[in-house]
Amino acid sequence: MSLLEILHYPDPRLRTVAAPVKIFDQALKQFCDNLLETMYAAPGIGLAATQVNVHQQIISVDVSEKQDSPHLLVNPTLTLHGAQYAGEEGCLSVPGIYEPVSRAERITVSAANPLGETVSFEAEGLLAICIQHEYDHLQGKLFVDYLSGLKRNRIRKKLQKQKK
Ligand code: GNR
Ligand code: NI
Repeated sequence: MSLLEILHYPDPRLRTVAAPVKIFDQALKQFCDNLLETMYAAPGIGLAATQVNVHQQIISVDVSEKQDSPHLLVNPTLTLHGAQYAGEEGCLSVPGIYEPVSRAERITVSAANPLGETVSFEAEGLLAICIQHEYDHLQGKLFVDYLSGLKRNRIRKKLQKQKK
């Protein structure tokens, strides 16, 4: 296994729209393991392939405290349910920034696992928030896009100043 480099906002590669995975082979399984390991090492509760500059529809999520409940979701589709609910979000690609974002409080997820088998489940709470956040990454979207232009510009300038 190996750790992957995480891109930081405003890197334009974070805006790439991911393509569906068509081939479920050993290379995909290997990448999924690396994505999960990179997420745990960060540490984060989710990571999208887009963030490590791989533009395929793959996300890893684990919101458990013991980091023992991983979900690896390939080609996910979401159905949103329930009310909108604002929770504080952060992002490994936008380090040090935390802002409330309004999301659906419940979702139904359909996806493939790394073996190509169909999985489908309902999620709520932090898991639902995290999967919506990761799904956005696959569309080239970041949580800062939900903030005002003024806030987003401040964040962009702050992160540009930090990097050398
Ligand atoms: O580690 C993460 N924490 C988090 C907290 C609230 C809402 C979303 C997230 S996802 C984030 C990791 C990340 O950037 N995934 O794309
Ligand atoms: Ni993120």
